[in-house]
Parts: sequence; structure tokens; C-alpha cells
Amino acid sequence: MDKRPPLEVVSGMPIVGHFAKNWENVQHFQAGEGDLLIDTYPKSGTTWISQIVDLILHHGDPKKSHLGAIFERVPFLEFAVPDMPTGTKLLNARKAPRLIKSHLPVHLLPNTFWEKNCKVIYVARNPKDVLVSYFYFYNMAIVHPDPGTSEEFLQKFMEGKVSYGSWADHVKGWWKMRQQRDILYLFYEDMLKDPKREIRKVMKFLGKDLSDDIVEKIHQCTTFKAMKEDHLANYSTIPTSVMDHTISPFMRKGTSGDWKNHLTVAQNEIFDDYYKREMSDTDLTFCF
Ligand code: PPS
Repeated sequence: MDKRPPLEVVSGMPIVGHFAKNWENVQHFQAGEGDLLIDTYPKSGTTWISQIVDLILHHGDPKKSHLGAIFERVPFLEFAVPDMPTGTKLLNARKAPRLIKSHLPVHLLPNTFWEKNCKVIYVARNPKDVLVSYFYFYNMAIVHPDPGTSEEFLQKFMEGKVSYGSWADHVKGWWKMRQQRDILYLFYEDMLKDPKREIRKVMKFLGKDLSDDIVEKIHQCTTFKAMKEDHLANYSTIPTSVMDHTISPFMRKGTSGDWKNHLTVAQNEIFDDYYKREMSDTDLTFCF
């Protein structure tokens, strides 16, 4: 497989080169009645919320929910790498209602999701932790181009020259859309602070009424520690040509504020300026 191909631009957005090859199938994807979309900017808690949702739908029973790796249970719409089934292939082989993962910005989501009135769960995370997590991910998920130094990656991130483009446009776009559509907008930091409250929010959104015992069970199965040790959640079963966990594990730290261990004072000031500039036109705020 072509190692670390450059990003390609599709519909104005940079994306992993391999993914670009399947772009037409993504654009023409047909959502079905009852499909549930989990959408995020990369590194914002996608895997975590996917595991929570899958457990809720299986009444908190891991024996019923854990029937494959998380990337098989919740296929990733845009995923396309050589020698693995694409996200669209996996999804097209299943009947709705399906669980679907995507990182698409709201303006590039195939319209069929709206035509079918699909529910969407969106998770956002503060951009400093996203930046750090994304830097480690670029290094280990070797379908990405070389991230360069952390300084270079910071610049690319602020310029939106990373896979999926601008973080700010992504979180703001979905924030706006939540007023018009059936979207549950969650924050990674809230999930860390009060996981059971956030699990209950998801249950309510999905119309599921589960007992306190089951909520506790779901919580125990979705802690960072539990998911890091769970080979069906931690991506350890994905081919090493896609992710090399010896470079950095997928389940890396699972905390908020790790950016303080990585950004220099000068970098932090530059990033604060970027944040102020980008977020001056929204009431959306983040906890750092
Ligand atoms: S991806 O590749 O975009 O789908 O990645 P994504 O799943 O969105 O984000 C990965 C980060 O989420 C952390 N993570 C968790 N944090 C807390 N609790 C749980 N259960 C959990 N599961 C995953 C994961 O460690 C990545 O963050 P960092 O900061 O790199 O540790």
C-alpha cells in the first residue's frame, strides 16, 4: 500500500489520499429510515460515543453489543484504504437502521441523511486537545501524511490544512444546524466530567429508558481504562498498515488539558489568537 500519501482535496476539503478515491460513493451514499449518524471532527470522542450508543441500543449488554471491532459495528462512511472493505461497502451491505460514523463537515453531508430525517449525535472537543491528539494520530495512523514537527502541525491545523479541514468551521457548522435538525450536540469535556449524565442524555435522545443499574454498567464499559483494554474498542485489530500502535496507542490519554504538556507559552498565545478570531461570530464555547 502507498505509505503516507499526500492529502487530496475533495469538494474543497482536504482528506486522506486513499479516502479521496472513494469520494463518489460517499457523495452518493443513500441513508435509510432510522439510520443514526455519529459525527465529529477527528479526535473528539467518536469511538467513545460510538461504544456508548452501541451499548445503549443493546441494553448495556456487552455480550450482545460487542460482536465485532468498533469500526465494524459502527462503519466509518468515508473510510477507504487498499485491502480493506470501504465504509460505503460495509454500510451498503446492511439494512437500515444502521449506526454510521462520519467526520464530514455539515455542508458536505449527503443530503439523503436530511431527507430521511436521520438523527445525529455530534461530539465536539476543545481544539487544543484535538490538536495534540491529532498530532499523535497523524503519526500512528500511517495513512496520513507525515505531520512534520509539532510546530509545523500547529500551523497546518490553524490553516485547516489537515484531513477534514478547519476545526472551527466544523464545530460551528454543526452547532448552527442543531437548531434546524434532530441533532444532539455533546462535548467531550462534559462526558469526562459527568459521564452518566451524558449517557442519560443520549438515552433520552434515542428514546431509551434504561435502569440505573444498566446506566452504571454502560459507564463501566466505557471508561477510558475499560476501552483501552478492550480489543474490540481500542483499534488493536486494525491492520498495522493503517495504524501502528507502537508509534502511539489509539487510546492515548483520554483526558482534558493534555495540551498544557505540549504547547509552549508562545504557541499557546498564537493558538488563543486563532481561537478568538475564529470563534468571534458564534455563541459556542469550549472548556479547556
Ligand atoms: S477518531 O480517530 O477521530 O475516530 O478518534 P476519536 O475516537 O474521535 O478520538 C480519540 C480520542 O478520544 C480518546 N478516548 C477517550 N477518552 C476518554 N474516555 C474514553 N472512553 C475514550 N475513548 C477514546 C482517545 O484516547 C483519544 O484522545 P487522546 O487525547 O489522544 O487520548
